[in-house]
Formats: sequence, structure tokens, C-alpha cells
Amino acid sequence: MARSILHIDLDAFFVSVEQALNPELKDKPVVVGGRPDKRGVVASASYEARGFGLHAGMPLATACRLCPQATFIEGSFPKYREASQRFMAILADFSPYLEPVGLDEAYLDATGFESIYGSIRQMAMDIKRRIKTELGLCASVGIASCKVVAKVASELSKPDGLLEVAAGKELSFLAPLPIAKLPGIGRKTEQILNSLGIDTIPKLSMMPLDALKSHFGASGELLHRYANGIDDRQVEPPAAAKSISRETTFGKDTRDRSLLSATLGYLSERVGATLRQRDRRACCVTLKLRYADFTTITRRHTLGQATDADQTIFNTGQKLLKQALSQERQPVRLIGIGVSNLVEPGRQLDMLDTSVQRLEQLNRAIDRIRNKYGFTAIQTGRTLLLKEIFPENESGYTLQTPSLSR
Ligand code: DCP
Ligand code: CA
Repeated sequence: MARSILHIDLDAFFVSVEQALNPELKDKPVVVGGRPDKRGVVASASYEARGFGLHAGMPLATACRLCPQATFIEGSFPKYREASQRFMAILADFSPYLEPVGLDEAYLDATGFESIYGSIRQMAMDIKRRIKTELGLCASVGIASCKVVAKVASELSKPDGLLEVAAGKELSFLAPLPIAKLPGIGRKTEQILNSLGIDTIPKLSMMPLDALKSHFGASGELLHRYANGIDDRQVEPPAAAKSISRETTFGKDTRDRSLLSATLGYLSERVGATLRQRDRRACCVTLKLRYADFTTITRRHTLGQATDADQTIFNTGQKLLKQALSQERQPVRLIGIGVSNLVEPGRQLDMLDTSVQRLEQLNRAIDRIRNKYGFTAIQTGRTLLLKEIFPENESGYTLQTPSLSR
């Protein structure tokens, strides 16, 4: 059975987010990338601005010369990240087979979903409508039996488009297009192909595979397949991380409980921050210790309720640490803390528990400050001791293990 693959791509993404947030910018030439007196380039141009010849990658000064009446915006990444997350969440409602590509693009596998939505085309229209009403953004959608054709179709349908290529029609759909429309053919590849007399996709599809390989190496094979409308790549959901952990080795083996505890506190905050950043909660906390003789132990505790709070991670780790130290007399060489059995926040069973809520608010506030001013802008009592021992910079302490500066 032929597959039904959707490629969904938001139109003029950065600019459209700005327009959705500020209706005064609607239907006007708008550029995100910087003020026109800056040296940068256009990151995204509204379709109105494109009418004046503006496009991504063009120097801002040129853009300003071609279209002085455009509104030039610096842009702010957190806004786009948030819009992207909401976009992906809408898509995830339609199919679990979702492969995000960058911020504003994704593939969905909808094979066999006709019965749910009436038709795949209807499903695509539902997707577009939800993106429009909930985010105020336009998406263009390509539908085809494989990824590459779906992508070319969505691109060709822009803006606010919907284009379905029936199974079996892949080649005739691609035939009239210039080769540069094929993904993977950049300016340079195009020039080489042109110099070989190849300027259309049918000519490319008929070029002997060996010749393509000799010019482009391994990607020659890909070109050959794409030009023939062949692409068996699957829609692959990104592998979700199953656990998050941080650990460090001490400069000198130690029995110092306050140092162990302060380090555990710092590592717990690092783990908690990552957990919240990924919008996950953990059901299990694991302490890891390596003793002077390199014996390594892990001790694990399952929580009654999933958490993303530094405090809960630390308190659990601290209890496990006490137990472990009471059973072992050797000094500690390495300490680590990790969380696993990650779940999505989902419905709040603890809404009525104000202490949980307050902890949540506190941690979110700390995250905001740290994102803005650096990790050590706020330090908790439990980690203060580290200040005297480890060098710090705005992204945190430089512990023994460099990866911990993450
Ligand atoms: N982007 C960027 N720098 C680039 C290319 C893109 O910062 N060189 C950003 C700005 C875009 C976003 O990524 O808004 C998505 O890139 P697209 O290539 O999909 O371009 P647009 O979404 O802006 O326009 P289109 O409607 O053509 O998809
Ligand atoms: Ca886009």
C-alpha cells in the first residue's frame, strides 16, 4: 500500500509570529533579522516584502534599499521557540508518527488515516485550520507517498497552500520543475549539473547513477533517487531521552559530608533545570557513587508523585546518600544524580497541594532569572560551599568534569 506522508511547513515563520502578536504588522512588508543599519541579513521576509524582491539571506542594507517602507524587526528566539512547540503539539494530535525538522517544519505519516478524517486532504485542511485559529499562522502542506515529494509539494504550494500528489504521479509531478526545487540541490550542485547539461529533473533522473556518483560521491545516489521520486526514508519520531543525569569526580577523594551534599545540591539543580526545560517530570531518582577503589554503586528511589523540583530531587538524593555512606567507609571519588521514568506533566493531580504549586512557581522563577542572567545569578544555600572551592562563571561552576558546565 502506498504511504500517505504529509510535509507541513509554516509560511514566513519568524515574521508570521511577529504579525500574529502585533496585528498592525499584518499584510505589510515585514523583515525579521535586524534593523536596516545593522550588518546582518534577512532571516525571514513576509510575502508582501518578497513582492519587492526581498528574501532570506539578503543583506539588510539591500533589503532596505529595495523596500524602505518595510518594518525591520530584530526578532526574539524564545517567541519562535514557543510558537514552534505549540505547532508541534497540534501536529502530534493528528498522528503519533511525527518527525519535527527544525522549528517550523515536520513530516507526519498518516498512512491509513483516511477512515478517521474522511480523506488525507481533509486531515490536512483540519491541520491548517487549527494552526490558523490557535496560532494565527499559515501552514503549507504537501501530501505524497514519500518524504521528498511531499516536501517539494508543500514548497510549491506556498503560501497558505495544500498540494496532494497522487501515488504513481510522482514523476510527472516532478518533471516540469527546475532541478533546484529538489531538496539537497544547492547553488553549487546546480551549477555543476548545469555544466553537465542537466537543467531539468527528467534529465537528472535519466543520468547514469555511476556518473552522478563520480561527481557527487554518496549524495549522487540520493540525487538519483530523488529525481526519480523514490524515497523510502521513514517518518521517524525523535528518540525521547529516557533519563537525565549529571555527575562529577572530585579533585581529591572526600569524606566531607558538606562538600558531598553541596555538590549533590548543585547537580540536582542542573538535572531539575534540564527536566523543566524539556517539560518532563520524573518518577525515579538515582544516586551514583564511586568510591576510592573505583567500586561504583547506584541507589534508586521511586517517588510517590512525579516531580520536576530541584528540592525533591535533592532531598531524595540526600537520603540515599546518607544510607549509602552509613554502609561504606571509603572516601568518595565521584558523585552523580539522575532521574528516570520521565512522564509528561499532563493533568495536575496535585493542583490542590499548595506546597507543590509554590515549589513549581519558585523553580520557574529561578529558571527565568538564570536564563537571563546566568546560572550562578541565583545560588541556593545548599550549594554555597561550592563557591569557595570551584571557579564559577555565568553558566555555572566549573567542576572537575567539564561536561557539567552544561
Ligand atoms: N531562518 C533563519 N536563517 C535562515 C533560514 C531560516 O534564521 N538562513 C529562520 C527564519 C525562518 C525560519 O527559520 O522564518 C524558517 O525558515 P524557512 O526557510 O522555512 O523560511 P520561512 O518560514 O521564513 O519562509 P517560507 O514561507 O518560505 O517557509
Ligand atoms: Ca517555513
